Amino acid sequence: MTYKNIIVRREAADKIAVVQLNRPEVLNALNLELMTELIEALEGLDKDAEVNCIVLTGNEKAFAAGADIKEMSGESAVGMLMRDQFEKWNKIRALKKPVVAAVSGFALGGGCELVMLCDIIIASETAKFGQPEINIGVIPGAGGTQRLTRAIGKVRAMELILTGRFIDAEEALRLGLINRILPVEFYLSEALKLAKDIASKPPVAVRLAKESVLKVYDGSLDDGLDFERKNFYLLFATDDMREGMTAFTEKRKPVWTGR
Ligand code: DAK
Repeated sequence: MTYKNIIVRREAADKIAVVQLNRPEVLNALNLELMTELIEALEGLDKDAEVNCIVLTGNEKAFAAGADIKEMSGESAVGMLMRDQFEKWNKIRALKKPVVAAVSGFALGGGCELVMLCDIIIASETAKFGQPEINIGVIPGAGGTQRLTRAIGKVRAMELILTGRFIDAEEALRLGLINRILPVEFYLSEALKLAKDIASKPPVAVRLAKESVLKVYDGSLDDGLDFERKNFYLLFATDDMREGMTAFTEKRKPVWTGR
């Protein structure tokens, strides 16, 4: 499948896929067509038994500088409501397989929100994050107020959302928004390495671990602990759990079957 605004590449031997946002002339601004392609590609990879982990990236200059302002600027409130463009983002949230973001350059507005929808975030030292919507008269609308606040805490999120200030990779790391920073030459290869590592783990356990971690965002702690414990018990029905524990006892490398 070829797309106009994204590039999808598989590394079959390692069971990973790379999705690259590809509108470099506008810093990967997220227009409707790109979002439609992105969600279609991600949902396809999520269902693909030959893919265990996905890497989402942009280019060195920009992960994405936000929703496409030119496309949005003529919209009315009713138009936005009826088009409900960002409702689709929930489909990214529903992905079962882990998504590693490899971020360089700008990750702003909807771009930052897209990054925060990913499960692990690797940044280059040039990465810049921010929710500058306030500067164009709106607010974050694709989860930024919720996810940024959960990631870095109320007062810090409040400052960034109310001022629109960009933060660099160092500050993002200090605030707990991202996992780590690498030189520009290495951020993508680090993300691929991490994705390959995750892809080599028992797939059912990976899926249920991701679901359990995400549950922290969806409900109360009690709900989250119940959910996690039940998923833990459920894993005792898998061959991979049996294999993993047996291999540990036998001091050998486990062989995963995904069952
Ligand atoms: N949209 C459209 N075009 C963009 C763009 C964007 N977000 N960002 C950059 N571009 C385009 C520029 O217009 C320029 O195009 P040409 O003039 O060459 O045709 C090209 O990309 C290069 O950009 P610059 O010339 O501006 O490059 P600089 O290096 O000087 O500046 C910059 C880079 C990232 C600081 C600057 O481009 C900038 O401030 N960009 C806008 C950042 C921003 O405000 N992002 C937030 C957008 S609002 C919703 C949910 C979510 C959202 C909305 C609704 N609902 C649920 C309803 C999300 C909203 C947003 O993300």
